[in-house]
Amino acid sequence: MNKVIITAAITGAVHIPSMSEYLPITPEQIINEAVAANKAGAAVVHLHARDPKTGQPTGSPELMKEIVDGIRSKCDVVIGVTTGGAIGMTSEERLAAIPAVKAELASCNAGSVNFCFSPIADKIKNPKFDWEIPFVKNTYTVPFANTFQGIEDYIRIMGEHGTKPEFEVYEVGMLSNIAYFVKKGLLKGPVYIQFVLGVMGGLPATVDNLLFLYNTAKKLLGDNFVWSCAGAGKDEFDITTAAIILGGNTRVGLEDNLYISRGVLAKSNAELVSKIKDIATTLDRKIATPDEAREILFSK
Ligand code: KMH
Ligand code: ZN
Repeated sequence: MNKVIITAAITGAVHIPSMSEYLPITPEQIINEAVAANKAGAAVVHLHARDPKTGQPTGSPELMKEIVDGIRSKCDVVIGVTTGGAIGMTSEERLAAIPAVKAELASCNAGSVNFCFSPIADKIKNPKFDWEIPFVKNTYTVPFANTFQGIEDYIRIMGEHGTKPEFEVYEVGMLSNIAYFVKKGLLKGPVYIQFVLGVMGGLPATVDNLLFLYNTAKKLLGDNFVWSCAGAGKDEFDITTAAIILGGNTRVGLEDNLYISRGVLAKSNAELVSKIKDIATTLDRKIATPDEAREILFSK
């Protein structure tokens, strides 16, 4: 079996600062979290930027460049940047960092979906910042739009800057979308897919659903794909452990889940990475270094 690529999704654009004091916000915090996650076993980091003063997700290419340059100066982790951005951002905002940082990987959301996290609003009694509650409530009415034209544009723009798409798949039909772009000749080498399960609006995080996605990807793409799995919220460790057992790669991090165990906040991304690394090691899977991840993701 291949070595396991652990991706650490450092801060994302779902959780709000009021949910956890450990959510990294400033470029310095994001850089330190990414470097520590790499030390703990992550071969890849998936990055979003946030306004350093308020923690609000932003597509600022300047902030993303500061983050990426800071990480690159300290370690050789594979860098993946978001193009999902945050719900409600324009395509311009979502794509602005691609030419600015020329990362090895960038997320490419493989279809439209309701990506809702408005129930967070009910749990926060005293929000730290004014933007937080309207931001999460907005996801009840605004879909996460990723049209065919949009996906094609994202693939093309990434290609122009030497960035490989990491397809985020929340629903099975999105695999047909990817297969369409493979057939059209727009994708080179193995297609890299991140199954993201447990989002409200997407497939629930069950082993049945993971197998369904994996088997469908095999039918549509043959052996021409590498896959990883992430789980939103409390299901993170159950579904990522299942992915490891099935021979896949895995993503954890404060973007997806704030808890190290039921009711206990994770103090860092590195803590989450160490936990999944221990699980993988117990299951006799070896952990990929950044260079081994590059070999798996880019060399076929
Ligand atoms: N922020 C979410 C709407 C990505 O990075 O591409 C989607 C997301 C996926 O975070
Ligand atoms: Zn993301």
